[in-house]
Amino acid sequence: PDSHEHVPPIVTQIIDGLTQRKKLPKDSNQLNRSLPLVLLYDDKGLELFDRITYLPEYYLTNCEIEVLETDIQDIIAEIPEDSDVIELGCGSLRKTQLLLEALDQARSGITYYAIDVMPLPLHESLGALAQRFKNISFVALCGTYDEVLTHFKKAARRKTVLWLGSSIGNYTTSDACKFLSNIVDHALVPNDAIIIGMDRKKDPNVIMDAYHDSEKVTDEFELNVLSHVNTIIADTIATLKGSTSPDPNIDGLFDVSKFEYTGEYDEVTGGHSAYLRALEDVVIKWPRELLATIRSICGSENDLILKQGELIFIESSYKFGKTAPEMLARNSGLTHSAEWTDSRGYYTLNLFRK
Ligand code: AVJ
Repeated sequence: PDSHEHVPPIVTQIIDGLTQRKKLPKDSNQLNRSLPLVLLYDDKGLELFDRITYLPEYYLTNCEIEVLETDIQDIIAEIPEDSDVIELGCGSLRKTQLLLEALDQARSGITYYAIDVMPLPLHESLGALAQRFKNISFVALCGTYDEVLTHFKKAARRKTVLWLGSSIGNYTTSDACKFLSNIVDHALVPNDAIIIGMDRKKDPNVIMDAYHDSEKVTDEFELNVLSHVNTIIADTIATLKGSTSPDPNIDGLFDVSKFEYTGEYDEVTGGHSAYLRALEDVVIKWPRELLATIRSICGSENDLILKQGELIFIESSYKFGKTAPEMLARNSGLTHSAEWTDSRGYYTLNLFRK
């Protein structure tokens, strides 16, 4: 039987990323294996990322909080009564609280939509907020941005989309423009707003420290992708075998101890790239249950061999020049109408309108 028809898309993406070498990061000349970015955010990954946001070196969150605290009245002045506030990738909702607090006092009829790929943390944090802010209605939407945004297509209320934390930095400029154009075309009407957090280009040492913290929480965060792969593979095999619980004898694909985290910053593109590096030659034998899938993806079922020193690309975090917001607006059907920044000029919140 064609058992690979029951293999979930994420498994196909994992196999594809590991077996094909692509131009990654997209603006480089290197060809690298890769793993899907979403694998960073399982329960463990969300917990580790939350710890990163409290690290002294990870200035992004502190800067964003400073901007929200300083300019909150100017920011909420842009959000009308009886409108929808839609946050993409809300995570732990720590920063959003500052905005919600001000809106709760100054506006009526606000509905706040929290969109995230992870269902559990979303509901936990949202329940507590709904208790605190009585003038705001809360809705949790779980799914990828694309899945969830279709939900808003024909809604009649005014909208403000929030895309905070410099998550836009995970996209190349052209992918970010495609993503934004899609929102502009399908979810917004003229004058609706998008507020985007964008990290600025700055002293490379400051950026390197942010992604190479002394407690090595970032290392743990990036390496957790391999544990997540192991869990997904074990679950998939259990399902293919018709069992409900994963077989404890299957340890997945990766021995995590054979990899280390490494990253580099390119001052020209403003991209920090995160990779996992093989500490020794690593041979991965594909699980028998997945061989049909492997064959259909790469035409062979040979062992996967990673040479000592070989890199697996995980994510880019782009930093932006002063003219980037204008350029982004021009290519996404938006106008750039305000910019707020922290005292050091490290980080900006940008208001765009359709
Ligand atoms: C959540 C994408 C904004 O790129 O700074 C933090 C993720 N990676 N440390 C970032 C991340 C390593 C973060 N974003």
